[in-house]
Amino acid sequence: MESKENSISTKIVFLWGLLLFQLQALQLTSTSVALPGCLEQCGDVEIPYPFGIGRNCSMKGFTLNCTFSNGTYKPFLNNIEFLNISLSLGRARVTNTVSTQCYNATNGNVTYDNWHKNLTASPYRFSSTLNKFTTIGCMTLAYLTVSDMVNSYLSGCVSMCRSMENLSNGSCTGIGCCQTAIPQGIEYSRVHFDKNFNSSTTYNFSRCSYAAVVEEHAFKFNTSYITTGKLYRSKLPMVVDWAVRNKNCSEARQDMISYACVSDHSTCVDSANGPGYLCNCSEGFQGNPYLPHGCQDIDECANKDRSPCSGDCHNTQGGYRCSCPRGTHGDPYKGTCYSKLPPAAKLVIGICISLLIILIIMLCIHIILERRKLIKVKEENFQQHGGWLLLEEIRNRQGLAFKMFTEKELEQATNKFHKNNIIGHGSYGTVYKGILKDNHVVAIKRAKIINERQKKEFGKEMLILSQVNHRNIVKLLGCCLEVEVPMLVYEYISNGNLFQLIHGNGRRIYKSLETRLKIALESAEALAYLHSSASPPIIHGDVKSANILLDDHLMAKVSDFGASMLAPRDETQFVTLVQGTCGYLDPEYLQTCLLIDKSDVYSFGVVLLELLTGKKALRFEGTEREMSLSSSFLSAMKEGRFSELLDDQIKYDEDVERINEIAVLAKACLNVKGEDRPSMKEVAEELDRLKKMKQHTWEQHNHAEIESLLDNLSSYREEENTGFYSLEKKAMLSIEPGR
Ligand SMILES: *[C@@H]1O[C@H](CO)[C@@H](O)[C@H](O)[C@H]1NC(C)=O
Ligand SMILES: *[C@@H]1O[C@H](CO)[C@@H](O)[C@H](O)[C@H]1NC(C)=O
Ligand SMILES: *[C@@H]1O[C@H](CO)[C@@H](O)[C@H](O)[C@H]1NC(C)=O
Ligand SMILES: *[C@@H]1O[C@H](CO)[C@@H](O)[C@H](O)[C@H]1NC(C)=O
Ligand SMILES: *[C@@H]1O[C@H](CO)[C@@H](O)[C@H](O)[C@H]1NC(C)=O
Ligand SMILES: *[C@@H]1O[C@H](CO)[C@@H](O)[C@H](O)[C@H]1NC(C)=O
Ligand SMILES: *[C@@H]1O[C@H](CO)[C@@H](O)[C@H](O)[C@H]1NC(C)=O
Ligand SMILES: *[C@@H]1O[C@H](CO)[C@@H](O)[C@H](O)[C@H]1NC(C)=O
Ligand SMILES: *[C@@H]1O[C@H](CO)[C@@H](O)[C@H](O)[C@H]1NC(C)=O
Ligand SMILES: *[C@@H]1O[C@H](CO)[C@@H](O)[C@H](O)[C@H]1NC(C)=O
Ligand SMILES: *[C@@H]1O[C@H](CO)[C@@H](O)[C@H](O)[C@H]1NC(C)=O
Ligand SMILES: *[C@H]1O[C@@H](CO)[C@H](O)[C@@H](O)[C@@H]1NC(C)=O
Repeated sequence: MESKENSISTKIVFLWGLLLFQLQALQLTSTSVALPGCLEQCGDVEIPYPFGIGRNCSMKGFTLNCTFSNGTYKPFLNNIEFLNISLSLGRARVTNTVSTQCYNATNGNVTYDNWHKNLTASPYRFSSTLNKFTTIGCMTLAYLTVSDMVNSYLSGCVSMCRSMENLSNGSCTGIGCCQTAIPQGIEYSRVHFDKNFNSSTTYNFSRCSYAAVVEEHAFKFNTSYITTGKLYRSKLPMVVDWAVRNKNCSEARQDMISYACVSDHSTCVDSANGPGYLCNCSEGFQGNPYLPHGCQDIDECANKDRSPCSGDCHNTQGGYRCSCPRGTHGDPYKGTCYSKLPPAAKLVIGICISLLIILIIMLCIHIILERRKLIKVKEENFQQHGGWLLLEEIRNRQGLAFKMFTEKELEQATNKFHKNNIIGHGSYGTVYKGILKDNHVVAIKRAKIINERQKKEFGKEMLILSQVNHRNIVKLLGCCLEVEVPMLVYEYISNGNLFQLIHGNGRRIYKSLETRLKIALESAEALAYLHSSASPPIIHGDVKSANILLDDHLMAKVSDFGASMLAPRDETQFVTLVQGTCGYLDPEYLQTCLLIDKSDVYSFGVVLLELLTGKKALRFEGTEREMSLSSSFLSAMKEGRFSELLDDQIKYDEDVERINEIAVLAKACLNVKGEDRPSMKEVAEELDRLKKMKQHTWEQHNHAEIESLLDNLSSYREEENTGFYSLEKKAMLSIEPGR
């Protein structure tokens, strides 16, 4: 047990040590630019391999000394100080000593301080691109030579100036300062001053001249260089190109032992200045290609400048992968990652939504406009039908029980004019039963189309009708002018009409002479009222039994004196009046088309006949003469056999005298010539007189008779199944005789 445990712990220690070692190695290769154990820096200057301090730390020819000088350590090659070393570019910035020529006015002698640089057999070359041969002075001609031979001139530069005035700082253009390019590939440089140019003429302000190869961009001409001697033996920066010399890449690769580019992911580049080559890390790697494992992968994702990746960045060996974030696609390298929807689809969706919104807005506007239009139409209708006039009149005459109904009110009252609410059809239109909000039951007459004149005068007519107030006339409660064809609202008469009472659809109901007389009288009074008391006079125009309604107490209520029954006032109105019912029509009216009050008298005469005979005004059987009740009556009267026509229920009434008088009255009413007919008022008076003749006898029978009458009538209605004409029997007990 124990030994086993021991072996495990030692293994762990070993593995841990291995890990640490590897971490260290990794650290070393990843950050170090120099060989292990060598100085990476001398003073401020980084020393990357193949450069190195000491022979064992550097490649042959790249050995530097790190010397303490003037307070800091500086790398030196002999007397050349290295200011900067660039691995990738194969360059180094070094110092160069300035050569000097001075004139001694005291003894007229000229002194020279000339310097040279021998880079032969070293990895360095003067950089022809970054350096310039520069002379400074006011009477100066200096040469750059490639050997110690005086006349091996390579290049020369002249700088002149008469005074200080023409000099300017930073400008090296021949006045006090001259710069010229140097050829490529030089290994040696020496400065020569031309003996014929000396400062003997300018020594008052410029005693010395200077010349050196300097880095163009690092050198700024300063007028103080002319006037002071501070450039004497000074050191100016110069750039040298270095390379692993004397073999180009293809040659070097063949000798793997001396091949300098030892790192993985490194490439060889031929030197641009002289024979030799440089090493570079491959694309996507950085570091020192001259060291084993010196080239390290670049984490492009850590540096946004290196990887224009707008999406998710994944670093790879020597590169990186860029992908759009989940749920998007596009070109992440160009920064065009879209969400799942391509821009075109988004555009389409956007347009669709906009269109939808526009559509909704337009719909709303349309609805609003339509509503306004409807209100306008309603107002127009109202105005056209003289609504304002009517309204004003109603306001003026307080206490007038006439109401202007809105279309909506009537719609609600009739359950939107449901067909179950229809209680009658006619030539004029349809009558609906309606229940107003206050539970008031009304009859609503919805006329068919009316003509222009009627339209215009409707309000006026309504006003007149509203003032018609007679207990035997169906009361007009109000109207609705908002609609194209105005609607009239009448009081609701519950018990059917005289036509139903008399003819009863086959069933015979007993009606005493008194009852008939009462109904006739009441109807006559109503008509007389219309003809004479109303102002202007109103002609009913369609008097018939069906238009005489009966209420719970069998009281007659004349209805349906149309919307056009006002007495015509001018000729144009005559033709337009087409009204009346066959069998009741005044024969004279048919000829003249002139509706007069006597036309109503004729029609009333027919109603009287109906009451007497129990026969319909027009029958579609028998001979031609027998078809019309009036003509068969008239001929029967002529032949003295009138009693044959009488209703069975009153045929044997002992009151023959009264019956005859009624018949005479009817005959007078049916006179062919209108003028000869009695007025409605006269008819009413006559009927009143006849009724009073036997008032007392009637009173005795009254109650019992009416009760049985109503019983019969109601049972008849139930059979007809109209449902509207309910009958309250309790009310009958309080029935009062007509007058
Ligand atoms: C350089 O290395 C050689 C052999 O490896 C050794 O003999 C010599 O002392 C070293 N020189 C220096 C300066 O370290
Ligand atoms: C040392 O520094 C002084 C002033 O900083 C300077 O005058 C002198 O030339 C420097 N010497 C060298 C060898 O650089
Ligand atoms: C470094 O300094 C030593 C002693 O000062 C000298 O012998 C040697 O040549 C120098 N080497 C270089 C490369 O400057
Ligand atoms: C060397 O040159 C590089 C780039 O030109 C610069 O960033 C660096 O500061 C220089 N170093 C010194 C010591 O001049
Ligand atoms: C010029 O020459 C004289 C005599 O030889 C000498 O004393 C003097 O120092 C020289 N001047 C300069 C600036 O070198
Ligand atoms: C200086 O130059 C003049 C001509 O420019 C010449 O005559 C003279 O000899 C020169 N002096 C010296 C010392 O070279
Ligand atoms: C430069 O130095 C090399 C050896 O390092 C020598 O052979 C050559 O002659 C020198 N050139 C001159 C001009 O002094
Ligand atoms: C140099 O200075 C003189 C004297 O001031 C002047 O006449 C001349 O125009 C100047 N030359 C240039 C090129 O500026
Ligand atoms: C150049 O600069 C120096 C020092 O800043 C100044 O004294 C001199 O007047 C300047 N020269 C010109 C021509 O501006
Ligand atoms: C130099 O200056 C002196 C006096 O300051 C003057 O006498 C002499 O002529 C000047 N020489 C030149 C060449 O300008
Ligand atoms: C010229 O040199 C002086 C002294 O070194 C310096 O103070 C001045 O700033 C320089 N002028 C320019 C324009 O470089
Ligand atoms: C120049 O000056 C004269 C006298 O002052 C000397 O005699 C010469 O030797 C001197 N020449 C040189 C080159 O310095």
